Amino acid sequence: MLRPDPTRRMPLTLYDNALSTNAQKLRFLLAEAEIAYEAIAVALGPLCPPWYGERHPFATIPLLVDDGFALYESNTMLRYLADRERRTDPRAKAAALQALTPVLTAFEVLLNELDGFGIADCALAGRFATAPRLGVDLSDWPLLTARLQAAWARPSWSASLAAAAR
Ligand SMILES: N[C@@H](CCC(=O)N[C@@H](CS)C(=O)NCC(=O)O)C(=O)O
Repeated sequence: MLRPDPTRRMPLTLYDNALSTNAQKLRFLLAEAEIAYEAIAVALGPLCPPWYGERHPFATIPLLVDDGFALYESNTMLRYLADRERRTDPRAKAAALQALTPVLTAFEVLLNELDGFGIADCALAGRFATAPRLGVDLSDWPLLTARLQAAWARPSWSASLAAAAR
């Protein structure tokens, strides 16, 4: 289980956009683990301001900055935060990392390897966040569907949606 560290000094900064499913992965983990952070809203794509391109080499959302240390890729951010919050069991970590790569047929096997809630759930729930609204049929993947439903039912998921920077 992920736990906040009350001794931590500097808040994290998440460069965020309410429409970004990749940022939603991070908002979910941050809410779940009750990690304090500052959110800065950045417009997506062509509306992205020039100053953001100076901070992020690809100017995509999200960007996570921890005390001057910047990360540019959302799944790497999830891994980093899990390590930072001291989730160190090597088998649980390896199983979670395998399930970060979205190949649907493989998910049904990989999801069997996961134990409790963790960064793979944040990645999946965020990545598939728009699927219900878009009518995407995931019924061929019952374990994935169940995992998503469980993630989206968590209070931290609702909190993370409400926390989206605008
Ligand atoms: N692999 C990157 C992809 C980031 C990405 O493409 N983010 C989208 C929003 S979800 C974005 O910034 N799109 C605007 C653009 O590509 O200009 C990650 O997972 O962080």
